[in-house]
Amino acid sequence: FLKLGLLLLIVCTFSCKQENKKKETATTEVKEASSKPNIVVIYLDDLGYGDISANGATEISTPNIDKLAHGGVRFTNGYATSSTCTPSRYGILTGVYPWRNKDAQILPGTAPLIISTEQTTVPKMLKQQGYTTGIVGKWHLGLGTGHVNWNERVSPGPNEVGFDYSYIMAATQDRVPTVYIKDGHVDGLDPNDPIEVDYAQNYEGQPTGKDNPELLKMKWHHGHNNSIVNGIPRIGFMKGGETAKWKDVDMADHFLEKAKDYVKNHKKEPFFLYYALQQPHVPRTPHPRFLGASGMGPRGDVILEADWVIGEFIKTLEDEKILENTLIVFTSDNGPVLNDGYFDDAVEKLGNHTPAGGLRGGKYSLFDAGTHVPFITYWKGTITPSVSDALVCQVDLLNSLAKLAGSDITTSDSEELMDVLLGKSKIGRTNLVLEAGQKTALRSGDWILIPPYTGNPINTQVDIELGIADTYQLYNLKTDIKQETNLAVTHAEKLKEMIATYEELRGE
Ligand code: NG6
Ligand code: CA
Repeated sequence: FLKLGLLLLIVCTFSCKQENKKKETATTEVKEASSKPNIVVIYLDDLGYGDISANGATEISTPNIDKLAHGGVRFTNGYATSSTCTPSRYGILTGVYPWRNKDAQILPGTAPLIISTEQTTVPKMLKQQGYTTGIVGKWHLGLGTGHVNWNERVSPGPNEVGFDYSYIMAATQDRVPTVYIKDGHVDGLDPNDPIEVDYAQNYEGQPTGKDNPELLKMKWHHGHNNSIVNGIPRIGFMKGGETAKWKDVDMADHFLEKAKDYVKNHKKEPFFLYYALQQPHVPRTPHPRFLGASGMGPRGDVILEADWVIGEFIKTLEDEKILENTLIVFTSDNGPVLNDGYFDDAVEKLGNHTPAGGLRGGKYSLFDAGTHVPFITYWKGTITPSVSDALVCQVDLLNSLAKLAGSDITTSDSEELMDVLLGKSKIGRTNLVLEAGQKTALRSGDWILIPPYTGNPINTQVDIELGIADTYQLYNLKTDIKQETNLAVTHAEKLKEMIATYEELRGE
């Protein structure tokens, strides 16, 4: 197998070289190569289906995201692969269901890379098709192979799994190290002030959220009581690296600048940009320009901030005259959560806003709101605006973008749905396996099957129903979007059919 692969690679590299030679002389072919569309994935963190006005929110207005929704395809049945971050990011980048990889679970900032450097990824596939590839924003897929020395080049990481350029935060905004990493190097690090990171124990003499509440600008509710950075207590302990530490309130602007620069620097080549915003994940730290803007507290404010950022980013594509040659996919890594570990008024000031848009559950949940997220495709001049009820999932980007870019690379979990993503077809997936904390459920047509699981049915800290019960749950989303009526007993035939499909897909 390996030998065959190597042979193919050699043949491929050789023929690509030949191709390039031909292109140097034939201008028409050069034009063809550069007319490949740019591809941008705008990935939000914990944004719920109902958090954007395009999906019906009335208490918050997201005009820039709405512009994408109303000018593109707005999917009403778009899914992340998981109800948490790491697994969803694994799914969207590799085209493989995250439940196949036991390491695809919320990772600490010191975790090793969970994507194999041998594995197919969206950026790798696109690179082979002549794309230049970049990531700006949240990574959270692990770095290195075990013990990371943050004072040397950190690898393997995004650059080793397909990204030519990377400007990332390692894990989450609430986890150390609270620094940006550019192509493997901590940005702005003073070599005389090395960084140390540990998730097990604190460094002598360093204050913590637990022991030094007097130093806190934001109070922790659960977890989040280790090292303090910018007055915010984090998960994990960190020492040193003062000059490299990010300023939370500037993070959105900072990533935006990097994303804009990326576009400007690569506008002449076909590029793939994976732009992974940090909002509205905790800690919610709107820039002062947005403080109080939503009347809903910081969670609402950072959604408005994200919407503004997206508007600025699109303006850049427009100014650089490449908006009509760029496919944008907008979605979120998992569903919404209010109190995710800090006291930040998300619950208190929610008012009538419904982050999940009426779906049951939320982040961490096997109920629908965990994975059923905003999903929009936009390509000015190519996509005719529409609303699509087709079932689509982020794991499908691999095969679909391969089709668009002319690659024959596929993975078996991914489905080629390019026509659906472009609004030309309304026939999406039939079946989709969804995941929450390595437990899985099946969506098949309008139906959802959740197998019996043991465990607490509610995460009381975040106040979210997890979808866990000791019997089978069967819901019909068409008639019961809130998943209130379990039809497992009354619809025995359907249940049997769903169990059979589920077991087949899970390989059980
Ligand atoms: C949880 C954190 C939560 C958030 C989540 C990851 C605690 C108590 N809770 O463990 O605050 O960081 O991990 O979110 O530590 S995700 O969107 O990146 O998956
Ligand atoms: Ca998330």
